[in-house]
Amino acid sequence: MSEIEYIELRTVLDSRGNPTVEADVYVEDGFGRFSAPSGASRGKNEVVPFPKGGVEEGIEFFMDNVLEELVGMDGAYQEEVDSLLKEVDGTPNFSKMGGNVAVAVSVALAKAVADARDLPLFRYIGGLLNPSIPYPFGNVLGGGKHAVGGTVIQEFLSIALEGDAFERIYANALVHREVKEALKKRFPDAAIGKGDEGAWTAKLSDEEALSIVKGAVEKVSDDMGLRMAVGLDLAASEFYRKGRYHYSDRSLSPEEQIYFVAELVDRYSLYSVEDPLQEEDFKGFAQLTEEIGGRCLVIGDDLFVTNPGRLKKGIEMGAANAVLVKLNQIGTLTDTLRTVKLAHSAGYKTVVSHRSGETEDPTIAHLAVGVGALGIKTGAVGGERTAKLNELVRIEEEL
Ligand code: 2PG
Ligand code: MG
Repeated sequence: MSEIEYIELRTVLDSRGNPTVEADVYVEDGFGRFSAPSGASRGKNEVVPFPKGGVEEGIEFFMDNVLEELVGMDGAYQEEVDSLLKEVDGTPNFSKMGGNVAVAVSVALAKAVADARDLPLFRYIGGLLNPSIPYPFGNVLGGGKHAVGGTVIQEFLSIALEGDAFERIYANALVHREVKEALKKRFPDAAIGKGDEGAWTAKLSDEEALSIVKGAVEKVSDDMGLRMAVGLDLAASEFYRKGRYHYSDRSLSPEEQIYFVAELVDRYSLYSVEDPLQEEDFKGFAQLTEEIGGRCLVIGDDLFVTNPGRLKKGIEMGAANAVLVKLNQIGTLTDTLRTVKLAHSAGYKTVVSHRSGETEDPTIAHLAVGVGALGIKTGAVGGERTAKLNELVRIEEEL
């Protein structure tokens, strides 16, 4: 038994400088801490991060209504604790407590119980699963909601598919550096900036950006002798208006968008395309998956929002073949694990992901290894990103 002794919540800053919540959970002989991140291009079906009154209101709700119920419970019954969080909140989307408050407590609890058992979190989560290091997906160039004046497509990602943990994360960091060199050549006199996740941003068309990243990936792949590839997160809901996808120079119908994405996949041998269509277009996702799913990951992020119900619908329709997994989209560890289990049982791949507004917390590295995810999307550089990447190196050492 790992009796819950006390829970403390506080307001801290995320990497964008916005307030977020951190939870400290004390169980008998164990301690766990988790701070929740926040997205900028959030899916409309995600749970809400905080109630209308912000972080403080969420913390107050928890302290007034939940804390007393939790103290004394056996923390090893994660499912029961997580159900209680949902029950006390009482809304379908954590709008009273805030999904970020719920997820901070939920994950900190698992860490505390793992600590009490002297287990690293990935082992506690994974049980008897054979752990392996996921492929890092590193955002190296982008725009969308993560930068001002950048590309329409949100993220251009470098993906290292070989090497030990350090080689993989270093390869992505080198691609990030190569992209900078390419941008310096392309814009000798202009200032070049970075977006929220540390990816470079510049006034480029999407195809120009793609060819720069492709070139950088190929160079580093050759230099290091590692297999690497390029992926995209289009975050297409963000530029979908009135039935069309709006690029800087033209707009595409949903049919044309499918054709355009399929063409990019072939022209650039893309490894993955995330949210290539808007978040309600399950049918379009199914059509695209039918066309390119045999040679490319079609990842649903805003489409599924880590929600087992939405994923079930997707599986039934053949929409996508992979799921982006974000704890705070659904609010509890239990529901996150449900989604992953459902995905794997249907043959869908999973990629555990950071948010654009992150904290220094390394925990998603443990989640990715623990559940046997194919990938982990964390950015390529920047302290709140390398916190997760460097944790992969430590986990590999443990293995
Ligand atoms: C995404 C994420 C993370 P945000 O769309 O995949 O890269 O962005 O956290 O802003 O939703
Ligand atoms: Mg996304």
